Formats: sequence, structure tokens, C-alpha cells
Amino acid sequence: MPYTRLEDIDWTNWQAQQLATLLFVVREGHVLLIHKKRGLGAGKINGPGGRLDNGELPLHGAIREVQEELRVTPLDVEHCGELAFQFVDGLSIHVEVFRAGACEGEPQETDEAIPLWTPLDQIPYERMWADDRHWIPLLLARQKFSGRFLFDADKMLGHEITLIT
Ligand code: 6OG
Repeated sequence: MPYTRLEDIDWTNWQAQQLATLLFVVREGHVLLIHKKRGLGAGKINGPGGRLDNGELPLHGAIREVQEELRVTPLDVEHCGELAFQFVDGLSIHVEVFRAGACEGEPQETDEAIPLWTPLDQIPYERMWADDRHWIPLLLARQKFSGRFLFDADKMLGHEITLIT
């Protein structure tokens, strides 16, 4: 550290300081996104998600975060991929990514998020983290993925995505 290139990172021994999740409900040609009101990435559009509690399984954390942020329960949840984020200031986050085929209830605005049912051909990548355009299309195509990214604050310095068969 500090890193300037993705290749400078020793990914074999890389361990994230923070474990988090993202979950995308995809239903009837729409995906459930949020305008995030607080936390890392506040002001951006993202999927609902957040950090895991101590010892919590990623699937449980992903469902809990959707319940807390939007007051709905995702159903038919499947694992889609994983993302490793290294920031040049030292922060590192590992994110397990899920999709759901439905949800129970109507999404509501909370202190954390405003729900946005977004048509699949109108995903606002310009208002999202820079990595999203590289893997959300894979999630929508049901192609499993593993991604590694280097960020300097909002700026993506490098990325590498592997398709999982
Ligand atoms: P809380 O602060 O809400 O957890 N997250 C990212 N998501 C995307 N798409 N790209 C990134 O690029 C991200 N970095 C973090 C993971 C943080 C939430 O933000 C996500 C969590 O859902 C750097 O507890």
C-alpha cells in the first residue's frame, strides 16, 4: 500500500476488512434498485445491501438488509457472484452478490433508502459505482462472476472480472 494498479495487489493473500452483500430483485422486466441515503456510497444508486453482522451468513445478511432498507422480503434468492474492492486509502470490502425472483410486500422508503423499480434497459449506470456496468449485465444474464477492483475514492483505477462456470 498504497496501490496504484490492480496488478500490485497480492490477491492470493488478500483479506477484506469488511464483508458485505448486495441483492437485486429482478421481476417482470424490472430490477429493484435504491437511492442510498447513508453509509458508503450515499447519494448513489445501488442494489440494497450492507455489511454483515459478526458471524452472519451472507445469504441471511443480504435478506436482512433488504428487509431493513425497503421493508420487503426477497424470495427465491440465488447467489450470483462475488466482488473484491480494494481502495487506495486501505479500505477493503468483499461483497457477495445475490438475485431474487420476487419479493413479498411493496418496497417502502426508509431512513436508509428510496426504492426504484427500474426497467432493465434503463439502469442508470452513470449514477452508480463505476464497477456496476461491468457485472450487472452478467447478473441479469445469469452468468456467475468474480470481480476484483481497485478504487481511489469514487474513481475506478482497475478491474478484472472472471466468469464462473
Ligand atoms: P453499508 O455502508 O451500507 O455497506 N458497496 C459497493 N457496491 C458497488 N456496487 N460498488 C462498490 O464499489 C461498492 N462498495 C461498497 C456494499 C456498503 C454497501 O455498499 C456496497 C454494501 O452493500 C466500490 O453498510
